[in-house]
Amino acid sequence: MMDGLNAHPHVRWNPLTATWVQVSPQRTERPWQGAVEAAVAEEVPSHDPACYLCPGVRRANGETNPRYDSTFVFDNDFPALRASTPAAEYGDDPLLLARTEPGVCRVICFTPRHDLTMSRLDVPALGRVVDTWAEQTTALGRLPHVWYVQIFENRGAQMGASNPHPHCQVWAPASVPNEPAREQASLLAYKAAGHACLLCDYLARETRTNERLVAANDAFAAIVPFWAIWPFELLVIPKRHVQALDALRDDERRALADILKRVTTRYDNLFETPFPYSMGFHQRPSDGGPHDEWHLHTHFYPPLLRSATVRKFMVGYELLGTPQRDITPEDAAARLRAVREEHYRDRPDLAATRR
Ligand code: H2U
Ligand code: ZN
Repeated sequence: MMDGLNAHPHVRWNPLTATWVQVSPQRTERPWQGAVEAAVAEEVPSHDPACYLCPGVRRANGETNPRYDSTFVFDNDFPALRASTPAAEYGDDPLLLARTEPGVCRVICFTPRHDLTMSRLDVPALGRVVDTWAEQTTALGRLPHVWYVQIFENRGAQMGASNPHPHCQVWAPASVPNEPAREQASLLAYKAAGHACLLCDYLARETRTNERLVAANDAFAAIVPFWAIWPFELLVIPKRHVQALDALRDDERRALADILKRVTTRYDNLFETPFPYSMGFHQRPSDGGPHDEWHLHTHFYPPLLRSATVRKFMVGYELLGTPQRDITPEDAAARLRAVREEHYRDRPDLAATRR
């Protein structure tokens, strides 16, 4: 049905966010004279006394981190949301609407090791990170003013991470943020049209063709979505119709750790560099409803385009018109499938065969 699609500039539909993406495969050959990223320093110590996330170090607010040996969660010292914010609505003019937004912001350190990344943590350690994400989903979701638990990781300076220490953030606001709210509307509309689940059905389509599948295990599949915007974007979908991180069974949590390690290793191996990205989970709101329309998933949005030094920017037509990509999702999936799942830093002897 899709034969010949990539021979022409075309648009693809994103059924999750109900938006289009422009795909222009013929542009991949254009010369690049734009910005070039600085190389990333790879030699990082396993403990850095100047790092505010390392065990035993004093943070900016004067508190000292415990000598933790697994994950470590603390309230963000510079939170974007505060639990103490009083509820208030402003303005009866529909063109000038505002309201206060109470909430909680936390930081989760994945490990005491300053030098590791998701790709280089072992699966049991990453499993403890998954457990912590699930615990935070439950604990924050229970707070009366919290309606959504948004977990995300900014990895690498290019994506705005403030520190190489492996960590993520949790923002738990009093309303559902834009992106999951859009997805929720699409998931609900799909169900209302008489289907079971948009992502269950999408996963079934992708498993039939395998064109965009990058990795899979018993419980999860990682796919470059048909409608991807970012060059090597990934969508990690649980095979079971499950609504949230805290609803995952133990075996599924281990499987999530396994697939996250495998896809982030593929990322790092692609250009043999620590691969920057923003990643995060979309799950049901924490308003107490069953939300059977929801299907938990993980988005990876990495900016690197054709090498460690050339990245994609969202500018011009993308900001003012429609997001656009040059390399096709099918190409990106093939390139991610072609690299190893053994981290390049663990196998210097393979250097010659990796390219
Ligand atoms: P990012 O790398 O994604 O920016 O996350 C780091 C967070 O850590 C950031 O939100 C917080 C910042 O506010 N932080 C503290 O809570 N305490 C500190 O001592 C420094 C940074
Ligand atoms: Zn550190």
